[in-house]
Amino acid sequence: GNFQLSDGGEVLKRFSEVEAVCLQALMDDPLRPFVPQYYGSVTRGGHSYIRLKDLLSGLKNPVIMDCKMGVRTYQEEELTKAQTKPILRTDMYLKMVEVDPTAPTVEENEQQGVTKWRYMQWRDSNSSSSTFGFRIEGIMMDNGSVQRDFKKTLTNVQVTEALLCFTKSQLPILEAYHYRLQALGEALKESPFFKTHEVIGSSLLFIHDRTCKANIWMIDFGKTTPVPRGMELRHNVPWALGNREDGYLTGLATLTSFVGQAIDQ
Ligand code: 4IP
Ligand code: MN
Repeated sequence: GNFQLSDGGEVLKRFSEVEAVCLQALMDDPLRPFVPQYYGSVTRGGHSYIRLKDLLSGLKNPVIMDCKMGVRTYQEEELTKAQTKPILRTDMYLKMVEVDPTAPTVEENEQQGVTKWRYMQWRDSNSSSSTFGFRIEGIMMDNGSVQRDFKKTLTNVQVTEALLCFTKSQLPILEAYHYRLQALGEALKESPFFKTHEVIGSSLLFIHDRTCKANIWMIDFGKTTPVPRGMELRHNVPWALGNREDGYLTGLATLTSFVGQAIDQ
């Protein structure tokens, strides 16, 4: 759902204050080499945009995979909103029915609506997010074809199969990704930003092309927020309301081991 315009080596993304503040901080953090270069914001035709380096520039027929990280993809306030002043979403109810007609409760069927929290929680538990700490959101192959049907990609076997398909089982590419994931793990350990931010709905973008250049980038910080002063997150322990934990490192560990398994296959 990101509105992006191409613009000579740069992409423009609809402005979000939360994301802009994160990107600014990340430019001065050990995570900088894993984040697209941020050039500030710009206004075009009455709308504000975030300016980012175009990660695809210079690549020939790039192959791209978006993995959304974390054991939950909704913010804690989504749950409290659902409990205090629930807003029923028909669009989310319909998205739910499309994936699994038996998912809504009797009451939800009567209302033809679910809260955003209910939908997102259901998405997390029906994909690999809740169990593995990440899910594949989409893959674009080198011919430009896009696959988004990963809503029920759940098991280790299914995820590994998708990884092998995405890389066409090319060893140098899998190895480059494995190395990059390990380097990201090291950078996250050193990152003051990571210790102090709840990272929700952020993705790792895997990109390679036929020259076997392969890279991984952290993107989408629209729901990444600082924790209160003095609090530090571990990112690999279970979430409970109030602890702000996101399971980002749980997801990174699983993903790293699945790429490792794909190499050994
Ligand atoms: C989407 O559900 C994603 O969770 C979006 O998160 C979320 O946007 C959408 O909420 C929700 O409908 P599907 O992926 O199952 O379609 P993200 O932007 O991280 O991909 P936000 O960012 O708004 O939570 P709505 O409220 O925008 O529809
Ligand atoms: Mn996203």
